[in-house]
Amino acid sequence: MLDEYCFQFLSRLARCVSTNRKRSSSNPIAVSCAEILEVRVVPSAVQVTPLSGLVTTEAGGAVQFEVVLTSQPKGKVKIPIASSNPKEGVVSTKQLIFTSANWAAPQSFTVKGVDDLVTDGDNAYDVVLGKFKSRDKVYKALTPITQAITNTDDDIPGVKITAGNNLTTTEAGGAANFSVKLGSQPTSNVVIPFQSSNTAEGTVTSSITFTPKNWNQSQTVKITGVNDSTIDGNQGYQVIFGTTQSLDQNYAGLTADPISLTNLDDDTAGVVVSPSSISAVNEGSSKNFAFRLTAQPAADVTVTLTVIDGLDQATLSNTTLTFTPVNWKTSQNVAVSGLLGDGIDGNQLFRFDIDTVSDDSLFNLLPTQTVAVTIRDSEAPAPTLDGNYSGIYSGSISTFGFSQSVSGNIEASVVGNTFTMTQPISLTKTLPGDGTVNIFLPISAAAFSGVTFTGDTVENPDGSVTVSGSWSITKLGVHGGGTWSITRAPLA
Ligand SMILES: [Ca+2]
Ligand SMILES: [Ca+2]
Ligand SMILES: [Ca+2]
Ligand SMILES: [Ca+2]
Repeated sequence: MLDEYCFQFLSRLARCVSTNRKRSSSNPIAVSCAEILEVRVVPSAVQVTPLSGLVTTEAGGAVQFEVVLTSQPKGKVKIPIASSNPKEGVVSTKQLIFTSANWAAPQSFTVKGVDDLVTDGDNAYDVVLGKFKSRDKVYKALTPITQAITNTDDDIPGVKITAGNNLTTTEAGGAANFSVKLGSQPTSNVVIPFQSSNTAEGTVTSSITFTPKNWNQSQTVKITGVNDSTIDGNQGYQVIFGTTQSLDQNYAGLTADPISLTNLDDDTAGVVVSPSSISAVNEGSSKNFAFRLTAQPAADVTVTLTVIDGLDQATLSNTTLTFTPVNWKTSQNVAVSGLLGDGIDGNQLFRFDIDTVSDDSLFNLLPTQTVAVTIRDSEAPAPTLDGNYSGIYSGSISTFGFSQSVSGNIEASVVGNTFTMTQPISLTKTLPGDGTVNIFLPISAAAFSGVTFTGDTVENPDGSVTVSGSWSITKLGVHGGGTWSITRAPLA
C-alpha cells in the first residue's frame, strides 16, 4: 500500500520524466532528481522528545527534552522555548538554534519544577516551542508545539510537633516543653487548641496561633507540673490537641497526636519532728516538740512515742498522737518536762522512739525515729557562764521586697546573770535562769531596730560555753532573720 510520500514521489517522477522529454538538456533529469529526493525524505518538522515522564516536582524534579529537525533547513531555524507558567516550571534555555549544518544533531533543554510553600495541589502547565523564526518558509510556518507538564506539590498541610521522649514535669513545679510549627504556609491564621488530660497533674495554655507569616517559626509551649500532698506516685497524663481552626480549608479540622508526659511525685510518708533534737531541758521546766506528717495519709495514722532512755529523768505530755487525712499537716505539740528531785546527778540523756501504725500501708510501721534530749541537772551548782563571748550572726533582711544578706561579728560578755552585748549593738540584759537567752533589742539604731535573739546556752564537754540560736526582725515593712552563735573559751 502506498503512503502519501510514495504517492507524491511517483507522481513527481512521472511529471518530471514527462517534462524532461520536452527539454533538450544534456542532463535533463539531474535537477529534478534532487527535487524528487527532497520530497522523498520526511517532511520538515521539529521533533520534540521528552526523556522522562512529563512531570516536574516542587522539590526540583525536571524533565529533559531533546529537539531535532527532521530535514535540513534553508538557513537557521530559531526555536523559542517558554513555560506557560513560570511559577510552576521554568525552562533551562529560552531558545535553540539549528542551522543547515547541525540540524540533524539533537539539542536538549530541561524544564524544572518551581517550589512554593503553599499546599496548592499538582498543577498543569505547558512548555511551548515556537513560534519558529527562519528564512526557511516551511519551518517558519510550522505550528508552535505545546507539551503539557504537571508540577507535583510537596507542601503537606499539617501540625508538626517536636517533643522529647519521656517528657516529665514535677510536683515541685518542674516544667516540660514541646514546640509546634506548620507543614506548609496557610492562607489564613491557624488556631491550634490543646489541653491537659489531667489538670491535677499538669497545666498548659489553651492554644497557639500561626499566621501566614510565622507558620514555619516554631512556637514553644510550656507544661507545668501540679503539686498535691498525696503520695500518688508518678502519674502519666497527656497534652491533647483539639481540631485546628482556620479559614484555609487545608488547615481546618486537623488534629495532632497527643503528647505523653509523666508528673513526678514528690510526696513520701513520714513524721516530721521539730526541732529534730533539743540540746537541753532543765529539770523543773519543759520544752515542746511539734509533730506532723509529711504527706496526706489515706487513713488515720497513730504516732506512738516510747521512752527508751532516762525514764526517770523526764516525762512526755502525750505518747499517742492521731493524725487524720484532714489534720495531717497541723502540728501537734508534745512537751518534754525535766524531773526535779533526783539529787545532784549531772546532765542525763533522755531518748524516745517515734513509731507509726496506720491502715494506709504507706504510713504503717514507718522506720523508727529516735529523738534525744539532754536533761540538765538543776540541783547541781549551775556552771558559771561568766566570761567573754565572740561569734557571728548571719541571715537576711528584706525591706519592701528588696532582700539583702547580712552577717557580722557578735561580741558579748556574761557576768552572773547579766548579758552584755557590744557588737553588733550595745545592750545589757538579764539572763533567765534556765540558760536561755531571749533578748529583744528595742533600739532604733539603723537596721537592728526591733531584733529578737533567742538561743540556748550549752556547756560543752571541754568546758567552753556556746550560746546559739536564731534572730529575727519584724516591724512594718521589714522582715528578716537568721542564726547566731557565740562561744566562750573554757575557763582556766
Ligand atoms: Ca513546596
Ligand atoms: Ca506547593
Ligand atoms: Ca507533692
Ligand atoms: Ca503527690
